[in-house]
Amino acid sequence: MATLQSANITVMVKAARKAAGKLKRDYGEVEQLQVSTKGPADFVTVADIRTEEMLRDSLAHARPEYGFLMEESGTIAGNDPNRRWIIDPIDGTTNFIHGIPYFAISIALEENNQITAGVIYEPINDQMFWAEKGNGAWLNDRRMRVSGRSQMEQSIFATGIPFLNRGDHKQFLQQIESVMAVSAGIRRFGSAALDLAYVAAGRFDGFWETGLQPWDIAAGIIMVREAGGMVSEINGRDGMLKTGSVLAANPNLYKELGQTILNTVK
Ligand code: 2AM
Ligand code: CA
Repeated sequence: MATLQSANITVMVKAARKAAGKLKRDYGEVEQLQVSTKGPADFVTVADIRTEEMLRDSLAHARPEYGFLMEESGTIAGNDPNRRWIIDPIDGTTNFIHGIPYFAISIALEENNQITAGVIYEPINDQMFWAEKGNGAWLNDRRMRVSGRSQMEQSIFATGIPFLNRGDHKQFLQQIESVMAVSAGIRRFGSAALDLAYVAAGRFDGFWETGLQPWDIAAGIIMVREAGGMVSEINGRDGMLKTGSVLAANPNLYKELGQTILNTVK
């Protein structure tokens, strides 16, 4: 069953596809750069900034009044104070640098402080995840639904490891120990945006991470909700974009996953 995309989703999908063309070529070059002594880091920074500029150009052209919140260039106020795009040009940058194809462009639309639409595009596999308030969550032209699993021991959970000793590694190790003990497995792939899209698609049964930025998760949050899943901070509150704490799962497992993680917090 296909649905008609709204005008805003069409704008977001088009912007993501256009920026992804160049990004895919950049990714091909990164794979070559792995062998150079300087490494690909500077090159990737340029690719990141250029992708963001392309997204910004497309979106500003289509919706000149809207503002922006972007990973690389920060906040730009729009003439319309109630609408802005929240953009991550490459979520999973470390994967991109290492030639691992698990990264995505993430675009969310925030209206009156609520996320109303999200697009997460995985360029290498050409997977366009999108969702809109009241209009469901979709992978390309197929409706997405969170998984129906209800047994922890049959379920797979994604997470993210606090990077570079920022964040509490000890607490995180306790969390994965607890989840490991009762689940079919844990995955750590390195893109919060894609992890959330995969929860929406029913591939992962849940996901949790802390220390995230609004652009990592804004699009993914609406995607999971529109796919029938539940999302909050790990403590159950609703301030994910402010605190960077996220717990997402299908409704059968949300509470148990949250309790399993929380019970480990001393
Ligand atoms: P990024 O690839 O856009 O940086 C994975 O755990 C998540 O954390 C990703 O969404 C990743 O987004 C983010 N991340 C990884 N390293 C980071 C850093 N040094 N600062 C902020 N966010 C980071
Ligand atoms: Ca990111």
